[in-house]
Formats: sequence, C-alpha cells, structure tokens
Amino acid sequence: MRIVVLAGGIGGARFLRGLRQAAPDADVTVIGNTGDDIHLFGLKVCPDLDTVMYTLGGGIDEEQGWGRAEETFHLKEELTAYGAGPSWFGLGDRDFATHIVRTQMLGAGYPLSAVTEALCDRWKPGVRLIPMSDDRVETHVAVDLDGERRAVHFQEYWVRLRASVDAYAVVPVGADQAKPAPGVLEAIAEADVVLFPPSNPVVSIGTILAVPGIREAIAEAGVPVVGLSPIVGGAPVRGMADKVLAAVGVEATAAAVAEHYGSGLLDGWLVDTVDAGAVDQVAAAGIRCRAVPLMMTDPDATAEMARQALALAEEVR
Ligand code: GDP
Ligand code: FO1
Ligand code: CA
Repeated sequence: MRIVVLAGGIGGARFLRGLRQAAPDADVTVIGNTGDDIHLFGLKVCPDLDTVMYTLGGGIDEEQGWGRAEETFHLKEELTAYGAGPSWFGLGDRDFATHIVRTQMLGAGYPLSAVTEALCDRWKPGVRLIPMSDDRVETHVAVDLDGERRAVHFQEYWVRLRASVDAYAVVPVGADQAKPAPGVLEAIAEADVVLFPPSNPVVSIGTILAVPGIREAIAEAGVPVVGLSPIVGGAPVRGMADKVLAAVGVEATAAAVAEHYGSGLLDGWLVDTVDAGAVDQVAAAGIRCRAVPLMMTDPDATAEMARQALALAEEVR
C-alpha cells in the first residue's frame, strides 16, 4: 500500500512512528513542511524535516520532541561570547552538523530535496521524506509589538515570543511562487491513501497545502483522505495551534478544524473520545467521523491511531 502523509514536526513525526509500526510493509512518502525553516549563522535550519528525520531515525531528544538526544551547546555558548546572536534559538552541537552539511550541499547547487535524501541516507527513517518544495518558503506572523503591527518570522513568534501575543495573520511568504518538489505530485497521484497526521492545521499542513498544485493534486487523486485532530478537548495537545487558528478565523475545536479543511479535501476525520460530541457536526459537513483515543502517549497507542485512520480510509474508499 502506498501512503502519503503531510507532516509538520512533532505531531507528524510521532504519528509516523506509529504508522510505521501499524503498517510495516507500506510504502510511506512524507511531504514535509519547510515554512518553519530559518537561516541562522549563515546556515539553513529545517526544523520540521529534521524532527521527522531524527524521530524516525532514532536521534531525537524524546522528552523535548525536537533537536538531538544527548545534545551539548558549546558552539552556541562560544557564539554568545562573541555577541553573535540570536541566542533565543537553541542550536546544539550535534544538530549544527546537520545544518552545516545541508548548507554546504545547497551551496554546491543541490536542491533541498536531494540534500534531504542525502541526510536521510544516514538516519534511515524508513519512509521517503520529501520537502514540500525546493523553493524558499518562510512563514511570517503578524503581531503587535510595542504598539506597532509587525511581521516576525514564525520561529521568532513561537520560540522568542512563546506565542504570548495574539497572531493577526499567518503568511507563508514565497508559497504562492513555490513549486512542489520533485516527487511530491507523483507520490500523491500514485497514493492509495493520503493521511493528515495530528499536525498543526495552519503552520504545518496549511503551509504545505499553500504550495500551488498540492491541494489540487490531493483533491483530484480520487483516494481516501483521512485526518486526525491535533485539537483535543478544545485545545492543542501542545504548541500554539489555538493562536494561529484564531489568526485564520477558525475555532480551536476538533470539528472546526475538520470544517476548515472541508469535505472537498477531507473524506474522513478522527477526533479524540473526549470530543465524541463533535462527530455529528463533522458528519453534517460531509466528512465521515469517528471518535477514538488520539493521545500519542506511547508507541502502541500511536500505532492504534494509525490503524484507525487506515480503517476509516477503507470505509470511505
Ligand atoms: P510541530 O511542527 O512540531 O509543531 O508539529 P506538528 O505540526 O506536526 O504537530 C503539532 C500539533 O500536534 C499540535 O497542534 C498538537 O496539538 C498536536 N499533537 C501533539 N501531540 C499530540 C497527541 O498526542 N495527540 C494529538 N491528537 N495531537 C497531538
Ligand atoms: N523550539 C524551542 O522552543 N526552542 C528552541 O530553542 C528551539 C530550537 C530548535 C532548533 C532546531 C530545531 O530543529 C528545532 C528547534 N525548536 C526549538 C523547535 C522548533 O522551533 C519548533 O517547535 C517548530 O518549528 C514548530 O514546528
Ligand atoms: Ca512545525
């Protein structure tokens, strides 16, 4: 079976680990979000691609959910001693190696998709990981700072400001001019099922869908498209999805997120058992819906979520 998954960072990566356990023989292609990417110290950092690669490759800091296990921060301390910032973004020594290799290869002329494939040669994630685009896309967030409306990089909003101020708009800068990376549209056209893991609907999956051609390819593939809610009990399990959903005028509920994707895109939607009351509302919007446990507390629970998603896909096929 060929499965395509659109993934952000932690939510996407953890779900993929469950999917690999639930469907070990499936051929899984992951289309990764690159809107979180940031250039720091002359290096290109791709947080969501790296989170997927490290999580599936066994190199992730499990507790934190991003960055490398057994990390040290000597390089960052030395940079700070020179007054070279920003110091609010925690790049570790082991992680730096990834960004150095990536930047070196990009400088030599390789596209990000080829670089990602090369990095995955080391980590062997057991899935095919493709960035949504080889073109630069950077998510910016409009906020009020010191009485002025300003656009800041998504990482500045999330890491420096800790999403403590309201987001007024979320813009995937460059997305409208971006082309899907080689292999993205082909994987969608050849898929048997497309899954939306419990990733951020705005700054992860929303950004991927903002690359012209990707949303259309999914809608036209004629295969089941099934998603899992990242909102449980009216709040994100972690992260700032509530803030960025508000910026696009969507309530932070499992049902509202399904309606935001819409029946033109989604065929099936899983909500957590605490949101069982939302099933009828989602069904009324023309999306087959079921309530099942959606907390990725351990590998077995996550694998069961993946099984439920694949079962729902069979039902709507
Ligand atoms: P990010 O790029 O690291 O923010 O990760 P993603 O975009 O892939 O996923 C973030 C989303 O995952 C957040 O909106 C969380 O609410 C959701 N999430 C994290 N853990 C869980 C979980 O155990 N269950 C569910 N249903 N959602 C989760
Ligand atoms: N998240 C933080 O909250 N603080 C950090 O200092 C930080 C550094 C960082 C470095 C590399 C990387 O791949 C991810 C990193 N993250 C950090 C996570 C990242 O900011 C976000 O969680 C995602 O981009 C949101 O998807
Ligand atoms: Ca992300």
